[in-house]
Amino acid sequence: MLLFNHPSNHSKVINYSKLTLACLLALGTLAIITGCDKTNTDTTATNAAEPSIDKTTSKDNSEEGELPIIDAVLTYAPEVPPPIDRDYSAKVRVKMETVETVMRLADGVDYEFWTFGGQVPGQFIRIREGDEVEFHLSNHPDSKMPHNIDLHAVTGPGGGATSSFTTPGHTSEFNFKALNPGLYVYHCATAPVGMHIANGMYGLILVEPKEGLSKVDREYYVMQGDFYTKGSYGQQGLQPFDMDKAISENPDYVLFNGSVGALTGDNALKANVGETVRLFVGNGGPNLVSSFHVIGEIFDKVYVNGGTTENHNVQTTLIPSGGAAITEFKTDVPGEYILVDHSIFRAFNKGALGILQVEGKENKRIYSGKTKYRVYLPEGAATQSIANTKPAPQKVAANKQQRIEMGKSVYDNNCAACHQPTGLGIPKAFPPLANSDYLLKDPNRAISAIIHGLNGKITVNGEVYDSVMPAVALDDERVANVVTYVLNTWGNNGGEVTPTQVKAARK
Ligand code: HEC
Ligand SMILES: [Cu+2]
Repeated sequence: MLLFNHPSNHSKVINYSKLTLACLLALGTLAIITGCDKTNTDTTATNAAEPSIDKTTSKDNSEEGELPIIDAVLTYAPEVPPPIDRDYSAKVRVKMETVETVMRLADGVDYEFWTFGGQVPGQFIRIREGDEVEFHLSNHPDSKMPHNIDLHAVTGPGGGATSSFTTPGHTSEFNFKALNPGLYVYHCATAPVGMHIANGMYGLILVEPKEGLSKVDREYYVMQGDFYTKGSYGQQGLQPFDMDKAISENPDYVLFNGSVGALTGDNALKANVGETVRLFVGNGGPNLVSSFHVIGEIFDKVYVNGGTTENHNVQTTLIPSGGAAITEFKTDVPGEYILVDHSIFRAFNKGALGILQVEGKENKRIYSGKTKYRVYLPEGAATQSIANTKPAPQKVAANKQQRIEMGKSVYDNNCAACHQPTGLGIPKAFPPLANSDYLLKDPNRAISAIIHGLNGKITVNGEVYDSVMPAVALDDERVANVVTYVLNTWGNNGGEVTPTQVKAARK
């Protein structure tokens, strides 16, 4: 695109009159908005002569009769406004504010986000097919940039971008009619467009079909975006935007709802067994296409690309940059279901990870959990024909030294893939077990991590991890052995864990 040389101009022109600035920036966006003249007219009209917009409005209405006026309910992710229970069209007033604000990107990492409504993603808008929307876009007086909005639900040039172009401390108004039902992305389209989107300026607008959507128990709003920072993932402090990484499409963060952990730990989505869940999932980009997947669930229904086509029984659905999908499923068994971009390094190394916590009764016929665990000997038949004996009873460690030795193979087979054979882990992904202050403070934590799994924020040697360790299915003896091995390896300070201790921890 031809727009990327503009950010350097911004700081220089910022002191000129608002109108000159508007015009200069509009020129930069010629590819998106139609021209400078029109922008000027719009801006002036909004500032000085608001009634002229009312006139247009009443003219529209005289064609189709007066519509009742309703103020839109806007919600922040992951909440979704309530379903529409009207069976008639309305004039829906939407008031949004663009705000530039420093917020948490990850623990210890701040970022200056540009937002609709002060958060990323922007507020969810829910209207009905056939509604007329009166859109008010205000740009907070403290903003440094002008902003606008391009709603993909709009039929009309720029999706509203030209008409909504707004300098700091101003409000624009424009109207549109929602002709097509579907789930649509909205975003800022002010030059440099990529930078406004990369900084968080996107959200979703749902145009419910006239007949409405089917009733479900839970609805959630999830939106993916990619972020580009000067420092690499997790580097502390206030991180500036990195244009080079953005152009080469090499993000440091790929996130659901604007920050690492926005949907994990206390922020996890919730549902009960037997409920139907609908996820409105958008992708703001600016660059990446999402392979959206929920680990352990199958989407019973997907409205492909947020449109009318229903697909059924889907594992992973593509969500293009600037696109959306509606996914629906019924929860059948309790547990943690992990939302990921299945371009999987993004999930485990760049933050694109969320959790849906489902509570309720087990159903062992749908999902049993591990029912058996036994030694597998591919050459077993041959062995038997020679020895012709029953498999030897499982060896039990007779003393601490044996426990350590036996624990090593348990470790190599069950832990090393993540925590590494060296016990040093992988920075930002898997915490170290060597000299881990977290573990050494209380070895029971290791027992618990193995038998119950571990997720949420923990700090290990000053580094924060906010990831997921799945429970490892091992019997009491093996858990005792592996923890004892860990405690006595890599310079750790010793100790022994017994199967009795493990058994007690299972309760
Ligand atoms: C699939 C990858 C994976 C496997 C396999 C795994 N872990 Fe973990 N483990 C993690 C992650 C990720 C965390 C951090 C969880 C969090 O952020 O809350 C963790 C945390 C821990 C912790 C607490 C943090 C620390 O560094 O002290 C211990 C102890 C631990 N694991 C031990 C084990 C042992 C022992 C095994 C093998 C029986 C094992 N893990 C297998 C991924 C794994
Ligand atoms: Cu903007």
